[in-house]
Amino acid sequence: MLILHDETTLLHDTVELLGAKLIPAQESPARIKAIVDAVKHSGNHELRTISASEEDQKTTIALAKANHKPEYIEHIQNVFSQWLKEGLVEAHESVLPECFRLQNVANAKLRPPKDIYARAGYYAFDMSTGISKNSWQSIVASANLAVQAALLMAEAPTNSKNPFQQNSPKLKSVLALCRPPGHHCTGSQAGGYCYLNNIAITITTFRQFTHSQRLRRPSNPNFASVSTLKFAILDLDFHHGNGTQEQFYMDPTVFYTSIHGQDEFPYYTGAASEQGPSNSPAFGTNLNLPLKTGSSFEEYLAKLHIALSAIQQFGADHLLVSLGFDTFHTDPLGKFQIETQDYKVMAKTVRAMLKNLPAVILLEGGYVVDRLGENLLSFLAGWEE
Ligand code: Q9C
Ligand code: ZN
Repeated sequence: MLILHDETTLLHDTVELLGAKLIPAQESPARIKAIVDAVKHSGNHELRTISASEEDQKTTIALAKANHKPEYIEHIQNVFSQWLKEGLVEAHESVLPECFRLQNVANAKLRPPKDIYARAGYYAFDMSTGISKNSWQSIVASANLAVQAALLMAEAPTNSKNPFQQNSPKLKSVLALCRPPGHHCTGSQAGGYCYLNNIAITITTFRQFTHSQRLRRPSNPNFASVSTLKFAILDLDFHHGNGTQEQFYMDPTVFYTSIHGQDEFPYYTGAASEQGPSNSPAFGTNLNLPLKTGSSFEEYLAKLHIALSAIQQFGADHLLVSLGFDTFHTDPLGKFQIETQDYKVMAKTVRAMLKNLPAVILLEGGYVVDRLGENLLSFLAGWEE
């Protein structure tokens, strides 16, 4: 497997409120270090360490604006330095919200508050999403990994400035070691360790790329097919990807399916009844498969078969996988009974049922740091590429 990594993703280092305690965030730089070490030691995979150029960063931010409000992006980018300048935070500390956005207030205009503390709560929905001095750099590097993964898969033209794209044969799958993850944040609120939706940015990249290809090369033989690209998102993180669901809920060209802990974080979404807007072409393009606390891998596999059959029926051009290892039996934030060898079966099952579907796999959660490496290697062994 081709694995994309960027060391800048290691800079983001923050705190979270868990229960009554303010603790170092469980979504830590050590997670990626552990995975990179394991991949290097295995010798079985091509680890490609990249670094986003200034132009890449600009492109990534422009692409992110298709999925997030510009004022939200600007907030995430600038809030730490604003708090630092005002003496509200020290260089080693993090911005954390203390008062959240009110919902459904009769006759009240929903607008960013003037108060600098309150603004942090306007653009977040929980306290697991702190912003440290270098968070923004990691957030952009993480999203850029998703962008680069899409560009690689979209088979860029040989005159591309991107050296990885030159004369490369069409890839079948790529894994991006995104950090921070992306599937929980909404268009204007960070949450669940997520700031930019990396999956949504991947899809925007595919669409933009094929669109600009079409403009540049109207004789492109794929003209007809590229103009109607369909995407399937398989969310394997323990938690429901509320942000991803929301981004594509109205979109009939994107199928979202998720297997996740029932009644778990993010608590308000993930029910099987969320199937897409009724009486619209997008109805039926959202499939939630919640599983009870303590579910076994057999129960998980049954849901996975349902998810994969639905993807087969939908008939996507590209598969996007939100890959989380918080389904592991000892994960502090997960409650399934899944073990290391099960990830191999999980990946094998996906591949067996979606044979030739090109895939972009993005890392989401997984918090048992010293088992992350072997769990990922097990998954990749099952994926066989
Ligand atoms: N009482 C991801 O796995 N805190 N995010 C949960 C439980 C947030 C998980 C609190 C968990 C976020 C990407
Ligand atoms: Zn998760």
